[in-house]
Amino acid sequence: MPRAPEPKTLAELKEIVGSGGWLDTPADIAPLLTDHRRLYQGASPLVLLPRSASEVAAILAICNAREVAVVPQGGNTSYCGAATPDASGTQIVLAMRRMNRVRSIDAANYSMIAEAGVTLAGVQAAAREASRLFPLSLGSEGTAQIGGNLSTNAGGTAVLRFGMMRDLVFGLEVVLADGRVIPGLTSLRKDNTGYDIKSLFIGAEGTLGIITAASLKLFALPRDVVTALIGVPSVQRALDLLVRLRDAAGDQVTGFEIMPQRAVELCVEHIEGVANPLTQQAPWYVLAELSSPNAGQGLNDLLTAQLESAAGDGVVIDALIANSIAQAQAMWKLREGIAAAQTRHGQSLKHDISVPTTALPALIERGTKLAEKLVPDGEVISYGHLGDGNLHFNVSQRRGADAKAFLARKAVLEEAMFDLVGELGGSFSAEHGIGQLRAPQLAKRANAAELAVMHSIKKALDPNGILNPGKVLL
Ligand code: 2HG
Ligand code: ZN
Repeated sequence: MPRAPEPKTLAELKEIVGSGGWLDTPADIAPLLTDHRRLYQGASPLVLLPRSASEVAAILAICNAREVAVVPQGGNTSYCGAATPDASGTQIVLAMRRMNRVRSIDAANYSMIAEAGVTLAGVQAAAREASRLFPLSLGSEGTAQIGGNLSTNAGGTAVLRFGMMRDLVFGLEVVLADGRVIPGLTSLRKDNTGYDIKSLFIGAEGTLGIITAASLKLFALPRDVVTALIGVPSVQRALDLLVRLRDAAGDQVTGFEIMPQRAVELCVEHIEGVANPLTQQAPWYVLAELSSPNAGQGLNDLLTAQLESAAGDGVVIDALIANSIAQAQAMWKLREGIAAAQTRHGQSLKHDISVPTTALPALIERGTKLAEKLVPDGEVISYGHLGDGNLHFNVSQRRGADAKAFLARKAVLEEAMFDLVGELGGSFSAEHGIGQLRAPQLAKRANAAELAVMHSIKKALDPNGILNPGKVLL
């Protein structure tokens, strides 16, 4: 059980990082003590800003010996309170933002070594400068850091083609709870030397070790890209369209997002400069992207032909293919602005869930019925990464509804939704992680044998329980 740090410990920790390497005034540390969604308010006596793996190692060696809890934090964009300390005021925050160097890029090997505190946008830009693509892409990429993306196994809009963060890693540099360092920054596509240790730390949300740097996989830059906004009559038709496009273009289908009419309306209402460019209204909209590193792939013609034949078969109501990069960006803004639009609109109850794509129509239909029954003051805004079977099944507070009464329905809706997801063979946590928000659900719903293995791993790697306590495992 971690304890409150003594003044002597705080002084020693400050000494490790030196001047400019720590914060402790209430004003300075306030932004790090609450989460992006403002669900949690934490407290902390000290924020440390290490600059190297050896500083992190020295910090953890002391904290482990004195049984002081450490909460790692990247860009602080977690949807599950994964990076927020608890309210006890005893946990040290380890903010990774000064570990922000891209250490090296090997373009010929399609690899890059980046420190944990580089933003995702920074990693993407460094890859682009070397004529390479780092494909992970998500709304908060300007703020979110690669260490946090790794620790939460982030997803986003390119998973359909390139996989989640876990699939984009060759190796990791990790500091263990007792201060030992695993210097695993290999850039090998083939490496079968024993257990795959690095995988343990991906998605572990800093509960097993602190990721300080990563060797990342790069890809060829896309040279032919086509983006379209497509109105469809139903979720089933959107899935039919996805199958048609994949049959015709294979792996060149690199994005396939879905949003209901109401999400589009909210985004147009709340986000400046966003408009719906389609002339005909549709109950659902798909944002599809096809891309290829081969410039002469003719993707525009391919997509045009597919959309025409799909329209002829009643699969598509209306569609617009972007005729400029600016128009494609505007389409992405319409999709990526939904989360912010929902926040501006009022409170929302969020469910980041996944099912096999074929079960999506049933999930939406049955989930909507549940929400209408259990949260009469809410309206369902379910959107997300259709190609991955990942829905953000969110329920927004209706205008004028009482926020407190609306939020009081959270637990009952969650239970019903997660039961439904289980019945459909899905997951109650698709891409946002567990953090503190979903830790009780993991304890309740994980398979008993799997949960026991998770606890054994935690005990082996962090026997004193100092690493991000209260997150993932209870
Ligand atoms: C997205 O896909 C993000 O836009 C946020 O994952 C989802 O706000 C949400 O629920
Ligand atoms: Zn998402």
